[in-house]
Amino acid sequence: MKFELMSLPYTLTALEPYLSSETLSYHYGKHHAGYVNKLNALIEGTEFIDKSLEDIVKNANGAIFNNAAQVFNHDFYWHGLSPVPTNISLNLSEQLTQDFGSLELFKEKFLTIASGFFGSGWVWLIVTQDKHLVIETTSNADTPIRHGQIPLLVCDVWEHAYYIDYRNGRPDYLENWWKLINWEFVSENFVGIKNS
Ligand code: MN3
Repeated sequence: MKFELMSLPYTLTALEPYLSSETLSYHYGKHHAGYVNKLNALIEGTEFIDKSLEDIVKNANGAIFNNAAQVFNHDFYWHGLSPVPTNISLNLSEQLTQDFGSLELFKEKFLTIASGFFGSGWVWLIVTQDKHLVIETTSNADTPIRHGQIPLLVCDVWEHAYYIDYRNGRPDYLENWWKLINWEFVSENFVGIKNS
């Protein structure tokens, strides 16, 4: 199977002023596209050639895992952003309040963890096996689905996600990234989990 770079669900300028078209050109058009191209080259002639992206992420190692997981993580990241305001579902809002005290406290905790995360990686909201919501970080390409966890939301804290717009100001990136979260996507990921 040849993988294709996902289509962005908005234009390159749509996330301005919080994320510039230059950032999207590089982050989506170069970094994300690069992972897709490398993955396609690496799976040539291997057992993974006819596997789904999720199968590869769950079972491959080394460079094939790294590139497949980075494709999955970036697909998830872009789908989790929206240029227009979106609404959180009542279900998700209630669960976040139960697990973090309030939506404001959830935001505070998420951004504090993301600010303090050392190195390149990702900050996630995931659902645990006992159906609680927790914030987790993964380094480099690592991803919750590798560990049987269900992700709802992700923030990319690799420097390439923000360096053009914010230089070393990761906290400013995070505050503005928060304004772009597609709560409909996050809520859809949570549908059915509570009662499953
Ligand atoms: Mn990235």
